[in-house]
Amino acid sequence: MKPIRYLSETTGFRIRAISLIAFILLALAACTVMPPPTQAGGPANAVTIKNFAFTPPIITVQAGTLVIWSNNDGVQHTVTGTGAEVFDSGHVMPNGGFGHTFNAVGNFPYQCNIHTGMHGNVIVTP
Ligand SMILES: [Cu+2]
Repeated sequence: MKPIRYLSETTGFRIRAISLIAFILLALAACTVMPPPTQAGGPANAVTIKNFAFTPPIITVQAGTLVIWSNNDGVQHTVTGTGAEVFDSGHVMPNGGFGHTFNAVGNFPYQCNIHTGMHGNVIVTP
């Protein structure tokens, strides 16, 4: 009888030990801070100017949104509306930026006045 009792106590100890380890692992997992999901291409209101291109070339925002262009090229560019919305950054220096708030709903093309092959489009939704 004594050996059986000994085995029983050993098994009970193992189960308690495994439960404790499992509890600690779960607690650690719960405490792990997950990084927030990141959007590819940065914030939804940001346009990057790089390699003589606006990226993304088409951006869709809600009315009232400030759209921000950042010039990551080594040369100057402009952000100049060519449609109904009148906006013009003037010359944006390398590492400089420009912002414009779009309040009207519509489709607003723009270009770089220095390199007129550079085109972009801002679509503004209600
Ligand atoms: Cu340009």
